[in-house]
Amino acid sequence: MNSASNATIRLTAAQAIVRYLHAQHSSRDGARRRLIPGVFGIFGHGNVAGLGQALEEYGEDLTFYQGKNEQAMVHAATGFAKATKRTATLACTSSIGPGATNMITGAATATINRLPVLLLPSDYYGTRRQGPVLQQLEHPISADVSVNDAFRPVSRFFDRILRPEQLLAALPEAMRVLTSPVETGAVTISLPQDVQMMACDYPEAFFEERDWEIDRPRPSRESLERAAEAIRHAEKPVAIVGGGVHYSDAAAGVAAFCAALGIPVAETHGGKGAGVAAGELYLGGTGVAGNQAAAAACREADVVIGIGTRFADFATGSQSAFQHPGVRFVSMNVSGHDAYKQGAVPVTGDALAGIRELGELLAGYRSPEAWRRRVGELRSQWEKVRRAALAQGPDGRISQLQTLRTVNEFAAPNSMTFGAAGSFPGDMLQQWDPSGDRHCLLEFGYSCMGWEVPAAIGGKLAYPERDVYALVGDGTYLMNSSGIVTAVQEGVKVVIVVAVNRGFQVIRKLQLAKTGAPFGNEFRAREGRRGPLAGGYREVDYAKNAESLGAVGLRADSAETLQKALQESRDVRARPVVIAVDVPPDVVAPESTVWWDIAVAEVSLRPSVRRLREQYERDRAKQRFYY
Ligand SMILES: Cc1ncc(C[n+]2csc(CCOP(=O)(O)OP(=O)(O)O)c2C)c(N)n1
Ligand SMILES: [Mg+2]
Repeated sequence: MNSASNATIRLTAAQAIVRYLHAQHSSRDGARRRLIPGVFGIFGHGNVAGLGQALEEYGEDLTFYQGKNEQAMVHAATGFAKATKRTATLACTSSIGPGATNMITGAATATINRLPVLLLPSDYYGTRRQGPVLQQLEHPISADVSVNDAFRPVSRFFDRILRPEQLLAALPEAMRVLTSPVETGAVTISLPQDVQMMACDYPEAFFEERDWEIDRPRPSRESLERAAEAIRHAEKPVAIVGGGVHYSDAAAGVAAFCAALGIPVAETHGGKGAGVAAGELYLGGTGVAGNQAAAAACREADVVIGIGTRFADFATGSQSAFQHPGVRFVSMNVSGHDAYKQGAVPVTGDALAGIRELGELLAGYRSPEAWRRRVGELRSQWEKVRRAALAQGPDGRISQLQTLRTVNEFAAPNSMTFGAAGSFPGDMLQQWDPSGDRHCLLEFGYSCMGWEVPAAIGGKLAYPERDVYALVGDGTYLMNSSGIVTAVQEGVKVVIVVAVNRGFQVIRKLQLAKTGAPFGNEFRAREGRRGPLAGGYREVDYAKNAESLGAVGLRADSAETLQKALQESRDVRARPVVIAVDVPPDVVAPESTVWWDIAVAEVSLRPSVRRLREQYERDRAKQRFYY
């Protein structure tokens, strides 16, 4: 706001929000773009005459997308944000009550993955003259609490606007948080339904174009020197790349660092999206769902260099993955919260800004040849296991791994493939080859079933010229596929590949490992009137379902039919495609060999459970803690 003019304009709060969003831009490394170019919404009495009216009158350059499920709207926005590396996102408007609370899972997904999204849920009447309004909570001891207070723990910034002029402070703060690499996540501006229509005289200058610089905070020289000192004598260093490398656009810098110093590089689910191409020292996906070469390298490493990772349990094997007796950590992260984890030598700062300088400080260092040779051996051992697993597929049927491989090989340069929950994200971490700019964008902070389809739609809205895929389980498809109708409305082509394995199979597998008995995870009919869900499979025709929503529905059950379906999808224009692939539930990816801490019942009448508990207690001894 640099205008000296005192001119004002009279607008409602909702109209002010719409006008304000038109004028906000992000800027990073000199590249400028609209920060929030569109709004997803579902109207109800809480917002139809407020934000709905404002969008109709003032929203000429703020595209309105009609959601079908409020949770999915937020997922579309975070898919958009992930694709644009947090340089842009979308806003989401909902009515009061259930519309608002439907967005809470989306907010949690955003905040936990540190993805920006602007949420505009409607709220109770600010004036309260009318008594409890439809869908109001009426908290017995706290009259000002509403269901929207449930956004607070899953938002990085929350405000409830009780007077229209409060927007003058709330909106700039919202933009600051959205564009802060450290603080970003869900930003919630709760809008009481009457306040949306209240007018005030806003300064004209408030609506002038504004750029929000996405900075690259530089780590201090001292912290880099301490990190260099910790790495300089490493005999078995390993780098672990997390989502921060994707957001910082630092893949090339990290690859150059690792190549120059001879440091093998593994990636987390978030890090997979960065697409670090590190040649012979590339270990690929690591941790509980990763590959065996990365697991062994981490187990043996004496210095672990985290770059943009949160060190969540899947990456650390619930603190069992690093077994070198003297292992030390270095953690470069824009957020101090992450940089200090694992008792690491912390380097608080942006990955791209820091990695070059760290490389310079380490000039002349190269990891011992014996370690690089060892990593080469591990890689070729793993390659044999991987190939054998890919060859599996009973009776000529295609397995889920082969499905993934076929899509991976088919995906064009610059394509984006989304995954989040079920067995696919683990398979993608372990098996997806991101080389050739085949971007694999995984949401595994919240691993929220139902993220994939709307997130892919969001990604496609951000980059209409790119090919976009979503790899989903049949469970996820059943949970949240209504966004397909929005994709049809928008003429958005995303290719949704559904692995039809007739159940929540990744959980069934975990269940068998931790309880010894299958229960309630497959899509089976009830046996008798009171028996378990252990009867025949309930078959669902996913292709037909997709067609009924307006998509192109295709089916495959072999490598050839899947290739044919993918070819066919290539010729489809401006329409979503769903390919239902029939896969056996029991042909799964090779074990990573990394343990995950899922406790077993301490007491049970079943001897099998008691044995599993004993095993669990033995395994738990592998956990180590670092301060
Ligand atoms: C919203 C949500 N509910 C529950 C879970 C727990 N969960 C993780 S994976 C999974 C099963 C997913 O089934 P499907 O999509 O068919 O994939 P599959 O396991 O068969 O590969 C469940 C229930 C979750 N991650 N997200
Ligand atoms: Mg399934």
